[in-house]
Amino acid sequence: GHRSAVLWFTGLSGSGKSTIANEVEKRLYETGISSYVLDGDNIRFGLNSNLGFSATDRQENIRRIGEVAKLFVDAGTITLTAFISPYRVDRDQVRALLGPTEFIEIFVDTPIEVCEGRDVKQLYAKARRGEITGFTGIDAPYEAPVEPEITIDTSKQPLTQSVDQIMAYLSEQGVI
Ligand code: GGZ
Repeated sequence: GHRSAVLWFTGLSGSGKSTIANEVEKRLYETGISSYVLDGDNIRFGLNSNLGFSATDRQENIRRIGEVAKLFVDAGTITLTAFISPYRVDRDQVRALLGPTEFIEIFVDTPIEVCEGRDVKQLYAKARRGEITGFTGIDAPYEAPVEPEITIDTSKQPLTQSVDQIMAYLSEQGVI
């Protein structure tokens, strides 16, 4: 058996949140546990399609994702969320909504130089040229977690090791 929880990934664009979340989902599935990943593809294009990247829109984005995650957890599903979630107060609000053992904050602490070097979508380049304004880490803030349950630096370890690290934590905490 397992207990439901939210694995709340936070970190810069290009830090590896979605990649790790999807790989953890895969690993859980192989263990016989179904889980669900909430990310930009299924949230920002659907439920939150009316929200942009202003501070207030990001705040509302995270608030709604927290509420949706709570519904999934109430339904018994291990839920993984992969959003920048740049504001500490917004993440702490979700933590309070879910309760201390159900909210697992995973700080994907990849240095901005590495994120920017990857620049899969060329968004950092656009932000540097001023073609996008309010880009997290360039001209919009990212507030790092103070006491995350898990910290991962994808520039220091391969993907499988990050997944192992998270699976070990879930096992230690009796989630799986
Ligand atoms: C940051 C932006 C922005 C701005 C578009 N700032 O690499 P990506 O493309 O796929 O990840 C980023 C994603 C961030 O959406 P989130 O819902 O995770 O953000 S938040 O939690 O802050 O609400 C990036 C893209 O959207 N993107 N404009 N200005 N990222």
